[in-house]
Amino acid sequence: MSSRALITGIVADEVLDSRGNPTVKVRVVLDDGTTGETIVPSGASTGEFEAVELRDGDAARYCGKGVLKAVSNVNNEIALALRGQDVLDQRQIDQRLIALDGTESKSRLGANAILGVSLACARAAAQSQRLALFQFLGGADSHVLPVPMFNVLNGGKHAADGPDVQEFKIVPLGAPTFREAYRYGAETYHALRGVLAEMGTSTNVGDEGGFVPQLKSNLAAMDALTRAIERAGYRPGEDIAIGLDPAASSFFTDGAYRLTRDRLSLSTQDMIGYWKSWVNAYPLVSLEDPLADSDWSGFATITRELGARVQIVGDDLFVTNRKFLKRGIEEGCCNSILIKLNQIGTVTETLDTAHMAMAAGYTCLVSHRSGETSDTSIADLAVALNCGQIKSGAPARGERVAKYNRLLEIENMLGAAAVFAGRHAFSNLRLST
Ligand code: 2PG
Ligand code: MG
Repeated sequence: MSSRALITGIVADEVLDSRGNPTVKVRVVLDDGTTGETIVPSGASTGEFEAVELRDGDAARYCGKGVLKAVSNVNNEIALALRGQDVLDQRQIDQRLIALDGTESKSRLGANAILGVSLACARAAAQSQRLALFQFLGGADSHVLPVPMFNVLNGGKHAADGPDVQEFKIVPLGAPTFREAYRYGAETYHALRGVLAEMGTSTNVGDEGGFVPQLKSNLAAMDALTRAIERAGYRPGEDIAIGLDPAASSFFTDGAYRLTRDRLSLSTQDMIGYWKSWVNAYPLVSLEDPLADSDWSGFATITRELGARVQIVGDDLFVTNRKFLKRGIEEGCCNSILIKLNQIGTVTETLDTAHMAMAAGYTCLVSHRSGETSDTSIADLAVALNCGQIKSGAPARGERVAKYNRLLEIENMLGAAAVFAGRHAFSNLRLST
């Protein structure tokens, strides 16, 4: 095996994601004959300061959502700039991409073009070294299998007519292995279908594979979830806890949190009180974006008031960007961060943000996007970081289970060295059970 592997070609294409929208696929070819391929995901409830996805805006194609410009940027400018570069030096590759783009938001070449190349390079590098992606990214110590957070009820921007809360997740933190956690999750998902059917509501699914019930209130969803956990034979809180992503920016308008299902219009303080009552009543371990991404002081307050009992995760607030995370650490906002590769746009910046968070005592939750593909890179990323948490939607639908199935593979590969994060993933909390 050579200690260098040079890029000989980079080719991109326009393909579709799980929502039927165009996205960028990239293939990197090396001088030793190996290749690396990836497909970039795409969000719907995006943070204001995410790296910019370049879309063509040509209404005649894909409702303006085509990505031919991003594809052409990869095939021409980027391919030319990276030809002959050593793919084993990921940091150097990513720095070149950032410099070539020249904007803070990656809007010139497009974060979809840049991430596609960055990640395809990582995959090619791993391949050329005969390593799994998690081993290439994380080194010899990568061995922790994350607790999966299965999004079994979809609402907000991922499901028309659903609850206001975007994601209700079951968190099988009491399972002994990842494989068992997966089984707990799938069994509870099926039990939930039965519970919802008995309640007379729809069991159609949303963007991330979770059911989309038409319930009278957001709280009714929590009750359905608890019943499903019990019906599947598990103990709420001990075997399976609950996580939420309200994605509150999506229902914050004109200075108020407007919960349509509950017919409520709340101030920041009242919104915090609302979540507090849920934390008191249910085994909640994770609460992501409970407030709008402009509400920094509200985030500091909720972290102070609830952060010892439930992890407060910054997604839209931090957008996987060290600049915003640094502010959060200084101001006491959140004790956990969501990690999404395409929010920041390169592999090394993603790793840097996660490492900065963990050094500050924050937990990291590696995440998919609501628009996904069969690409499984985030499964490897979670193991590479040893961070102990991942969310990839429901334990159903191809693009969601692809990541969980990859984790089964990794668990098998690691054999006796594999450790399931379990409750340790939440060791910064005072869990009541
Ligand atoms: C989120 C994500 C993923 P989207 O808000 O956490 O679930 O949604 O990809 O639409 O931003
Ligand atoms: Mg989110």
